[in-house]
Amino acid sequence: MTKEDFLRAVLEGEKLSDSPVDKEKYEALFTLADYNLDGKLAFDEYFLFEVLMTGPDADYYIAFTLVDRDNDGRISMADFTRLLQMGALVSKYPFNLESDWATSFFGRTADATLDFAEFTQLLKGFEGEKLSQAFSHVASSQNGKISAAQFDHILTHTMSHRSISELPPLVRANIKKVLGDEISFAQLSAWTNVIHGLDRVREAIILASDEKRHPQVTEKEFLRTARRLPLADFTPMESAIVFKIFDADNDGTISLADFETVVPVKISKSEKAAGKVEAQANQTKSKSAANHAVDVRSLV
Ligand SMILES: [Ca+2]
Ligand SMILES: [Ca+2]
Repeated sequence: MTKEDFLRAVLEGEKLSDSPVDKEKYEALFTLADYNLDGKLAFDEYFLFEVLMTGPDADYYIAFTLVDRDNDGRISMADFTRLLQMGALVSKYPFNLESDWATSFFGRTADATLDFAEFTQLLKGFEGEKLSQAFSHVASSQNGKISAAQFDHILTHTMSHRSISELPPLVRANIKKVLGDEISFAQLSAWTNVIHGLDRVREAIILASDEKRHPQVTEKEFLRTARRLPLADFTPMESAIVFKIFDADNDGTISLADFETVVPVKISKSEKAAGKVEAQANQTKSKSAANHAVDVRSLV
């Protein structure tokens, strides 16, 4: 199978857009599949590729291959710099490669390189670092705060497509209502922690309401329960943001129904017909696992 055959197979009839970015992405996919680098894909290579693609870390492998352009199996500062030049971020918010975060990966002299496992850790924190740098960039010229519109703009240009598409529309629409129009870094980080921990928010509401034997829980009850969840780390500020997001009638209590009004549980029609509440819960769980995966589209 040649590269062209491969592209045709991967695209399954979809048109390969003329943008160089798309071609680059699929060529990287081919390089990933072409283990012996002879420019052709043998069946065993394709089989391995399929196994790789269906594995839980497929996105990370693709990302690694895309970024490791010199193909030496390690990510250097030069490779990483190139990744930044591929993203839309570069034109909107400058990314400081000498930040403590970048330095902690590549060293003070920027000559350290990362293997695959280390690179996945870098990607995991990348979105947060982009967000934090963009905040500082905007806030530094205006008294350490940003407006709700600026916050939304930063989110759009630093979060991956996947994160953006999974952000419940009501959460995004209510940023100004929830955080006001002078957003501090503390609020930004509390808000993003809440968004990343929506499953834990749901869990805490269910648990608190079970213990209370009442569907409506107060902020104190929520925070007390949320802090008892293993490895959950809700702060009072985060708890307050949870209530600003979900307590639509402003009576000081929230319920699972309030939560699901903002974060609808996605279930298929057949499941709905069968009333599979269990399936619903599992789906939410697996979705949360998917949240941690890297969106390759955000890298190219
Ligand atoms: Ca490299
Ligand atoms: Ca309420």
